[in-house]
Amino acid sequence: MLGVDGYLGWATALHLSWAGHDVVGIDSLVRRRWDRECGTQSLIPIKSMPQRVSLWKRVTGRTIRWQLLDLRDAVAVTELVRDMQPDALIHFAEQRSAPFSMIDLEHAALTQVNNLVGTLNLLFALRDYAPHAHLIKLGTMGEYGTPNIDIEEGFLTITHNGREDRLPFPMQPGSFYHLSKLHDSHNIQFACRIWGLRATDLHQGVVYGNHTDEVAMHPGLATRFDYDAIWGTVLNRFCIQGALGLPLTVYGKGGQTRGFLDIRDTVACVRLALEHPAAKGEYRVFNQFTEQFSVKALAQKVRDARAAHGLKTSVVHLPNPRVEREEHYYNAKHQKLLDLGLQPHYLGDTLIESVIKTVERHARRVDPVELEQPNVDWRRGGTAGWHQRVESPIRPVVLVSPSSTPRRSSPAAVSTRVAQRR
Ligand code: NAD
Ligand code: USQ
Repeated sequence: MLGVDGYLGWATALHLSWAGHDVVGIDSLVRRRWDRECGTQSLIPIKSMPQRVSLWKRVTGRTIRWQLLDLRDAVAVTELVRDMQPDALIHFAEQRSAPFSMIDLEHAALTQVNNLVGTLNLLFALRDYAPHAHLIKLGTMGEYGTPNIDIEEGFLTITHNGREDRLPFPMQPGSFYHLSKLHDSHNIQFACRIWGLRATDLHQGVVYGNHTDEVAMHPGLATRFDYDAIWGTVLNRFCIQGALGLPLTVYGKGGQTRGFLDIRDTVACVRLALEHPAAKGEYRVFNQFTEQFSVKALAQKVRDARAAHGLKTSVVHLPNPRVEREEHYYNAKHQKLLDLGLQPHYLGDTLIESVIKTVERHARRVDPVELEQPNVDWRRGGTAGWHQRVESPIRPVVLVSPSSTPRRSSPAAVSTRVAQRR
């Protein structure tokens, strides 16, 4: 389990361990460092990894072996795969915030280097030491974008000039983060084709909620829960805003439609993929979400859940900090996990209310500024709210050639400077 310290990785590790799988949990803890950099924190306090795994052992008698490891470290990844000989690698360990990836060049490069290099290291280690292991990779529905046609599960049959083929679905991601997931998908698909690896790419929608059966066994087993403008996802943010009586921040017109799922379904889907592995040489895509909603429909649901208790909630339409379609067609297929037996938890008032109760318990930890205004703009990058940057910006180096034609510095030079500043 790679990315075990994160929101979804921790909940999934507990679920699989409770189901009887032997789980090794890997993480570099970089997300805790990014929180310090961004001035953000999980709404629910989370324990350190050693504390978490020892509490799990105490509560259930089961062992999750914890190992600190950065996936960018090729030698460490190779040794891990060689020595562990895993049946499966479940890969959550990436930089996963779209706004974080849009702050500036440094954050875009960091996102893509972290995500692509980590995944490449895994692919080469699998080729050399565990070619039969099943790679289960968390991708995202955002790889598809919002095309004006139905979204299929990874592939589309196309007829062109009288010939037909089944080809990767045309993709239009909406941030440098979402692009990193698409680049990963291409690399994984290629590795399956040329080396005969087996992989499942879970194109997951936006996750909400913080409760699974295993996390609920003890308060100290809580998984992280983000609400700020960098890491908080939309429904989690709306629930927290609603609980605190703050306006729900719909970006733009609010017709943006996405696939959503309850965190209980995330852990169930990963288990289904694990227990029904891809065939040798197969690269398969499952669209992992259970329902689709527009952002304004979600705001209305939270407003209705509050109104049932006589509480009034306002909705504000902020200028959209993102460049995205605000009114569009959206119909994404999500049949394959249902065919494997997924029993979805659909979004209902009880979920919204249970999240709101959790928020009320931890309300003192909330920084309301994080709930009011987004602080990253897709056109301009990190804006006024992005107050943590102290380093001077990267300046382009202009080289003058003998013919006096100004040239841009090479991408290699830029990436060297980015690496040096880290
Ligand atoms: P998270 O930030 O809470 O957790 C990610 C974990 O990965 C962190 O603990 C981090 O320290 C670790 N990590 C990152 N880079 C690493 C590296 N190089 N080496 C080792 N560890 C590293 O994120 P999450 O919400 O749990 O998301 C997990 C995965 O699911 C991501 O790949 C994300 O793209 C995908 N996903 C998330 C959502 C969602 O709504 N949260 C939706 C769709 C897909
Ligand atoms: N939005 C609002 N108001 C807010 C926050 C968001 O209207 O306060 C809107 C955004 O403009 C966007 C939509 O809600 O249209 C979704 O935004 P989000 O921040 O909830 O989700 P996103 O940036 O797409 O990223 C999240 C996870 C990411 C995962 C992705 C799944 O952070 O890791 O890959 O959801 S998906 O969206 O299907 O690509």
